[in-house]
Amino acid sequence: MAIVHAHRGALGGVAVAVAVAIAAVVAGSGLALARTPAGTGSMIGMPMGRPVTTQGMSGTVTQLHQRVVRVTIHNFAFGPARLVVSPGTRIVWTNTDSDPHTVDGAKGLWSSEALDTGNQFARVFAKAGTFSYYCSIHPYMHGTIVVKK
Ligand SMILES: [Cu+2]
Repeated sequence: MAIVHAHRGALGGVAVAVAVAIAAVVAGSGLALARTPAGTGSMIGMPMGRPVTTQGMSGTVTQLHQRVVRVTIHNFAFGPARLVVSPGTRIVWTNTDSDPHTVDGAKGLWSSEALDTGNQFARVFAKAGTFSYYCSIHPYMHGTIVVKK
């Protein structure tokens, strides 16, 4: 099943924080490109007790030994854009934009249907390797899943 309904994950909270930060920077300049933070949900869905989570300077997020790791699609970008996980991790992408997006693996490795607002796509990454993906509707949207043994 490609699309399931579930609550927003932890990365939704990160996206909100980023949106708030951007809004603060551009406030008063008339360049309020970020969507209103209030419209992106709250921190209620924040899961607790994730054993290994680090965020590097480059924006790479490492989440080893997790069953499920979430990627949020927000403001026409995958967040985190580069994610390092262990083999067997289920990655769940959630579209929080009002525009539809897809999650398609490079070289046709996999593809999703168009995800409407709040819809999800999930894939288990069983093997080690570097898997880049993109949105077929907006091909400039790129992400990478690194599966590390
Ligand atoms: Cu898109």
